[in-house]
Amino acid sequence: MAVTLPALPYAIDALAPHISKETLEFHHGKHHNAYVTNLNNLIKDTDLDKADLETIIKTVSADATKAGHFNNAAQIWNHTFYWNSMKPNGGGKPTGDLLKKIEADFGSYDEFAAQFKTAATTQFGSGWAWLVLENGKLKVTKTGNADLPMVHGQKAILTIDVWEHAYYIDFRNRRPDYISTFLEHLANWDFAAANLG
Ligand code: MN3
Repeated sequence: MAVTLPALPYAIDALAPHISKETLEFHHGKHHNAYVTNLNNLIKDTDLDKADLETIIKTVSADATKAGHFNNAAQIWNHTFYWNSMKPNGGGKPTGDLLKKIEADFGSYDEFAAQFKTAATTQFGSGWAWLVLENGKLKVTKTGNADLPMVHGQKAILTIDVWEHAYYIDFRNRRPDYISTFLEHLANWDFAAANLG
């Protein structure tokens, strides 16, 4: 059972003008797809060949000899989660139980947004910023390269990819503008609320 590249949850031009069709053609069609190809080559004819993606990630995460497996598997999971963390006409303040939970755990939506922007801006080099649930409480974290919440006892709620390939075509070096655009126009709070359960 090979791992497959999931389709984007919206049309390839649906996030424009914020994230262009060209960015998604490269980011989904080339980068995400390459992680799928790489992982399938690594697990071919091994015990992991029939495992699902989360099982592969958790199985190899503590094995230093399988860093290539981990990086490719985790990046497949991270990117699928990231596509779902955005939607056309998203962003702004969440509503309902998710907003109440954010206000309870951060003090206010603005405080959450400030922490999320800081984490995403200050992740040095490639990586991700996350809204996660840990021990029943929401918090903001950042991870380097392919690292992800599920191997740190956290449940992912929402993420932004801050690898340069995520924003360089549309925002050049202006990572802070990309992060603000994500929060104001793209964040999929319906997805986040569903992850909160
Ligand atoms: Mn990426």
